Amino acid sequence: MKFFASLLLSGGLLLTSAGAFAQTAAKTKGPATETLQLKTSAVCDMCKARLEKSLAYEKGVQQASLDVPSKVLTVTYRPDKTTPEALRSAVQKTGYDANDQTADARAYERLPECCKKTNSTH
Ligand SMILES: [Cu+2]
Repeated sequence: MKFFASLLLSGGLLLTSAGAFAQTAAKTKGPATETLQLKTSAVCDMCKARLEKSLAYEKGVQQASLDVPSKVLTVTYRPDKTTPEALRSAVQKTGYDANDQTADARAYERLPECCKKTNSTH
């Protein structure tokens, strides 16, 4: 009988933790997010760090990650907080081209020599 009771108890605990898990999963999913991919003029890991940091400070951005070989920046964002246009402009203001849009000239000038697009990927 004691055994049976403890079996019931652990079964109850299991159910409770399963319920808590489902709740956490729903929570981390959060509000709807969208993903935007931008082709940039980044050339190296410094560019990657610079762009990812810059985007991380943008309103509504949840995650930004640059793939150096393909120069593609993938941004996960909240469409209720920002727009693809704002994100593209953030990339330009960091000194990089975003898709067919040219980098902000002043920001580009401030980039270290090795990060300018005249340099090939290294
Ligand atoms: Cu660079």
